[in-house]
Amino acid sequence: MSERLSGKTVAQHNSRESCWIIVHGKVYDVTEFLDEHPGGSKIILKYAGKDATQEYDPIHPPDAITTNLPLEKHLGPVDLETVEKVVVEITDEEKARQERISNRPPLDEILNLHDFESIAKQVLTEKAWAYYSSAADDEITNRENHAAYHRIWFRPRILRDVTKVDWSTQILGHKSSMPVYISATALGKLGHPDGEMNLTRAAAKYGVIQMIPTLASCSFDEIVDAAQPGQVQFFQLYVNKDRAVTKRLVQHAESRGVKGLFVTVDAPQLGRREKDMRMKFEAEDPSVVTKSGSEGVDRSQGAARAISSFIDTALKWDDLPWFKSITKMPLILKGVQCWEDALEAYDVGVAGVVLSNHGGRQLDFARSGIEILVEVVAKLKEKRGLSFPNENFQLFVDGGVRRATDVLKAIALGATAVGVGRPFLYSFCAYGQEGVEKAFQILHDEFEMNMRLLGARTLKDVVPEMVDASNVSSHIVVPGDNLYSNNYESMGYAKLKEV
Ligand code: PPY
Repeated sequence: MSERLSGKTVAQHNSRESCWIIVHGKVYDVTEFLDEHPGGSKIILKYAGKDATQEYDPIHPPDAITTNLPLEKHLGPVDLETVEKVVVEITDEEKARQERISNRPPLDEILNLHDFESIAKQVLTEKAWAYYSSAADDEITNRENHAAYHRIWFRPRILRDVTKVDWSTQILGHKSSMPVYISATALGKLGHPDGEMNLTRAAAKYGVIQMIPTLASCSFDEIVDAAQPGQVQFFQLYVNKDRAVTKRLVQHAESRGVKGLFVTVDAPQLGRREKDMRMKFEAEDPSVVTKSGSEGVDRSQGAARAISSFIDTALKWDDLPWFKSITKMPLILKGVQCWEDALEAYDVGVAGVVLSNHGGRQLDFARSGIEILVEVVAKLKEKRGLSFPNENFQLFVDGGVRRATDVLKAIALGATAVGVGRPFLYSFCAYGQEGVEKAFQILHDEFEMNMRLLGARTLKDVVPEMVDASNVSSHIVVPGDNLYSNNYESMGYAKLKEV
């Protein structure tokens, strides 16, 4: 057995010249990694010579450090008894947050998915809330995603025996208790110590399919290990410039039983999420001006942008046969935004597309998935004679979904299922696994009631004639531009003479 290093030895390496840190009882020499750390060197230097586990855990998958540092920098175990405990100063702000956590309402007072968002906003750290809730530029698309559902109205049918209603379905040939799957969202441990595993465990109980994110904070294997035998999971892929890494990830996912590969195609560069950027900036020492270019990673760009440099900006249609050659998993393109690309996807023979704008986090003024669905269904019918839902080419939609009625509108218009991201994320940030279970239960209750009120016994009865979507692509009413309006000073009115 290798000898344990003492805390005293580690503590001597506490500078930029020689920087050792302890993570999970092991010592790492990160001196040469300091300037490559996507989160910046400052945060590592804060823990130079010390135990960084508490800071490391919420953000990184457990194997991030071991896979990123060359073996010769793994210095071996430390005798933890000899390591000075890191006392994390509890700020007044943090105390107030803890108080808010204790004051959360009981779960039975949570009535809808909006409630989770409201609680999450109050109990998350500012940084986590900024990262999760942020969206691109003026966040117009982010708000439009939900608003678009308001332009679709129901045409319910009556006098059908709706004693028994069933909204279960099949997604890529796999049973799902509802036409909803958990869409990928990154960095789950920013909001709860169990991160994405909260979703896995709740999904097992409710028969819902989870899409595992490339950038989860739990490791991929932890998330797969947390699943029950037979539980279906998909994998969301950010394509790495290093195709060997991509191939390894994809084939590992397949070998672990993942049933579908959702390749993200709307993020060659991450959008500017200014809430996230501002938070990062404020957290840093304001006297340090960060610059981009020569130093590589521009650290002023927020948590997401900092870790996105691995994404392949050169990804193109011609690469798709390569994906098909390395896996038998069905391939789905996530982030298709017009009928022309949906048609091309169909022609190259992928299994489906997700009509999505990445939760409004990429191109601002991109249209909502539900609006794109309407044109995709019409054009694929016209040009390829397809009808939807279609087993051989499945259409998914995500963004802005908060109610079963939103989902049912998408189903009526031809979607196979709908992805829900932030609401499930917020439900575990607010209440852990139980929160996610409650979110599923809420959707269950909403589906039951709304299927009855629509006059639909199964999803097959939820047909295009059940909705009026004639205004879906009308953009005459745009969502309010909050940033602009808050800064704008009204001209005021003519006033009466003072009396
Ligand atoms: C997002 O934040 O929208 C993501 O998709 C996750 C992410 C996080 C960090 C880098 C790239 C993508």
